[in-house]
Amino acid sequence: MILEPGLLDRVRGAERVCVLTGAGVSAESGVQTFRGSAGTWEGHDPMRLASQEGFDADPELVWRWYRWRQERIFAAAPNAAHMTLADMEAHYAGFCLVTQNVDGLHARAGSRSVVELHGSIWRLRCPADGELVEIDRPVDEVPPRCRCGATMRPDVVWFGERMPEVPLEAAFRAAAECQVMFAVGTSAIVYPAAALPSLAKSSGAYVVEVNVEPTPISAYADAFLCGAAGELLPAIWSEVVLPKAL
Ligand code: BJW
Repeated sequence: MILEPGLLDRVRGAERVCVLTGAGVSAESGVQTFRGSAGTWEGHDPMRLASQEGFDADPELVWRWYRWRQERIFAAAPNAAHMTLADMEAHYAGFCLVTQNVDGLHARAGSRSVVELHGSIWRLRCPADGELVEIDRPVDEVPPRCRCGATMRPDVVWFGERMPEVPLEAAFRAAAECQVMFAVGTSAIVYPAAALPSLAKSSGAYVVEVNVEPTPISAYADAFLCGAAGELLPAIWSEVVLPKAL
């Protein structure tokens, strides 16, 4: 693997690292991405599946999609990219892993502190009384009901919805303060998450993108590493830590 000059020094020398992940980091675990020809939205209107309006119009359709995803994720295991990011956490004094993913695979790989910007597919929320219910397997009933009788929704962030304040602030702070920012497996078109790498760049960070294809980040990234996250992240990380182990 040929790396940009300076990349290893920047990654080795950093004290504060921020990582933004998207659906591509879970692709090698068999969890579908959203966009592109192999994406879960191919042939579907995202607003019917991932907005409050879509849910109000047809909660059963939305829940069938979420249960299908829960089943895929339940059967999946973290891949080498998730594992490498969990290893990286222990290495840095300041490490912030921000994910747009709702699948929980970072935690299952051993990452202890994960900022989940778009919520979790493993939590349900009652729109009537606000009750939150954690689950560890796909829902039995579609649509699931709260004890109060109302239809529960997945506790995720849909289009047009505000991100929860605490994770959003943590993500923006980490992006503004990091010395190296990794953007891994995201198409970088959904805001506000897509603004994090450019914020890091404008605050002086070295930006490394890992993706199988270029995205809007590629235009300003200091290093664009084209390939699968599950192959590239372990390869870079072994280069970073190897000299220290010798
Ligand atoms: C690999 C790989 C491998 C594959 N290795 N790589 C500013 C400008 C323009 C628009 C807006 C703006 N601000 C807000 C908006 C509107 C909207 C938005 O951004 N729209 C854009 C689409 C234009 N944003 C919102 O509505 C957000 N809310 C908001 O801003 O509220 C403001 C507000 C304020 C006050 C009051 C009220 C509101 C909310 C966005 C919520 C997004 N939700 C979803 C679904 C819900 C969760 C779920 O069920 O999972 O989140 S949409 C979907 O997209 C999901 C993802 O997290 C998100 C990002 O997708 P991601 O992860 O990048 O996946 P893909 O599929 O797009 O890309 C995969 C990538 O992986 C590709 O690049 C592949 O090449 C790559 N890849 N294999 C490495 N092996």
